[in-house]
Amino acid sequence: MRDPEWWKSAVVYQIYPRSFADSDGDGVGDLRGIIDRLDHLVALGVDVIWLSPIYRSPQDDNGYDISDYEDVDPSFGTLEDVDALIAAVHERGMKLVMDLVVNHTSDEHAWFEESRSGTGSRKRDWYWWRPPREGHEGGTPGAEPTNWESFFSGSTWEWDAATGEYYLHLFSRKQPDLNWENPEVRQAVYAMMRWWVDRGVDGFRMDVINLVSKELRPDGSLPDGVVRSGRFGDGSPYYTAGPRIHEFLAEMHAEALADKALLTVGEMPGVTIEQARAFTDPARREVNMVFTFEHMGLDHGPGGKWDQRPLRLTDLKANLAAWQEGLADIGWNSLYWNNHDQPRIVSRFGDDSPEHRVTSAKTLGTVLHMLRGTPYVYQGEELGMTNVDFRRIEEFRDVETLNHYRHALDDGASPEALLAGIRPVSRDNARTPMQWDASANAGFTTGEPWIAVNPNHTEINAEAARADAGSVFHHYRRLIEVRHAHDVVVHGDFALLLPSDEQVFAYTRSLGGQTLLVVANMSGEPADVELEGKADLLAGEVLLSTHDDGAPAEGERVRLAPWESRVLLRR
Ligand code: TEU
Repeated sequence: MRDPEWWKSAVVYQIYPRSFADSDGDGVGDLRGIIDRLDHLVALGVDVIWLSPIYRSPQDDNGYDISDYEDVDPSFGTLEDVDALIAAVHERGMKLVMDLVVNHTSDEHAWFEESRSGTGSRKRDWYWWRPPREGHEGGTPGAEPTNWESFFSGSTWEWDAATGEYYLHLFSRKQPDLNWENPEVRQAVYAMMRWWVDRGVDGFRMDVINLVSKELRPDGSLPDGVVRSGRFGDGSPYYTAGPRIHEFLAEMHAEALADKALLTVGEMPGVTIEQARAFTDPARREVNMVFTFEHMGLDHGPGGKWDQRPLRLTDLKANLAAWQEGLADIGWNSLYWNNHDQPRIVSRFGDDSPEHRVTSAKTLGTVLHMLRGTPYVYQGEELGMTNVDFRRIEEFRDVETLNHYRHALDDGASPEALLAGIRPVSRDNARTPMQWDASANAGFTTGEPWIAVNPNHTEINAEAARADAGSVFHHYRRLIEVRHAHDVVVHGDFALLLPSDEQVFAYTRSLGGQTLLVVANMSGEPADVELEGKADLLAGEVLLSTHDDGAPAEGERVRLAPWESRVLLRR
């Protein structure tokens, strides 16, 4: 029986199948393409692959809208291809984690088609159907059962004239929410999870799993949210970590996960440290870790994600330290800078200019991977891939981005201003094809890619990075080696240094008699660092650094070059 906590010393690599590798020239990545490129992951040294959804789907939200959980979308391949991938991953000593998207299905899923077939349908209560607001005519503005705003702009309710009721969708209208109050729904989900576990998968990344329990009034209605601006209210207090969320997650664990030593990570918008302690407490048997969004909101202005503001390093350090300390005695952290929903970190928190792209990408990797928790590497992060500079709205593909653009335009915003807000933060920045080499379409496809390749692939690509010992790729490979070689990186106690310094990020990890020091200059200017009482740590063994020619430390002081970082060990 494998160690039930194997994932504490593991590093996970996220693959976004549409954009990873296309084996049949249709311009969309697929499973055979992933199999062809597994040796890239072996060379990087990762332990686990998290596969974003490959299930049958109309692809309204690129697979996060599933129409059949037990089948593969033809654009990605077949069930046989999945079995071949699982075998190929296991043969290479890695594990495979699937994406579990069960807060909602596609509106083309058989369950929903039956549910919308009539108010008397046996599956009507598998989703959230409600009549129009009293005194309002269905389908007219204001008639929605609640005033909640969708994550993807507009109302969370879609009018169904055929049955005279609205259905709830927190995301796109083609993603109706499942009603987890109904035990039949939950049992159907658990059966599907067991089906995949029996097929050999090693765990689940659970999509917006803290949204499945909604807060109902005694009469079964759902409350309006507070209106801060515009037409809609904030419904999040009524569906985020709802009243039965722990009951549901414990039941899911008992029914589908218990005693199988699987990796489970819950994606949880709005989750707090206090809640995460409960969700990841091993004694409660719910999930191993959660994805928090707090650090991903530190550069959001009053206007939200589309209103990007400069990041303050002290805010970032304070937040990461709070999560390190908050889950030090119970639970476990996940660690990530990137995923398929976030812009590229080197362009966001680093510096993607030719002068600093490589060093800042390395240093961002260093400060994240030496923290306590399980690191996640998003495809292309190990190459230092950057945001893309799409000029026209027609170049974007993401439903969240396009909905925002359309709705804001309707509300009177100018296209130029909208595009200026969209470019640095759109999810499409993470979804341009993986850059394998400098050839046409970056070696991603021989066909027409579903989304444009970043033109900087001629310089930034896996072939060039693998051949260059000083590349971001080899730095990430060494970060993973250091984690695999040193228990202090996995289990060491965390302590933040220099909390109020806006230029330097420094902290220690301690285990037994060993102390690891991480010291990083997070700016494009040289930094003079003074670490009182830490001369012995500054003189420690260099496990990893970005600059072979770094200035020697002088007692408690050291000068770091722009974006320079060092990992030092005192045994
Ligand atoms: O994302 C949930 C989520 O919170 C994101 O929508 C996030 O708010 C937004 O992208 C930030 O810009 C998950 C999946 O990761 C995402 O890809 C899906 O679109 C979404 O759920 C619905 O399944």
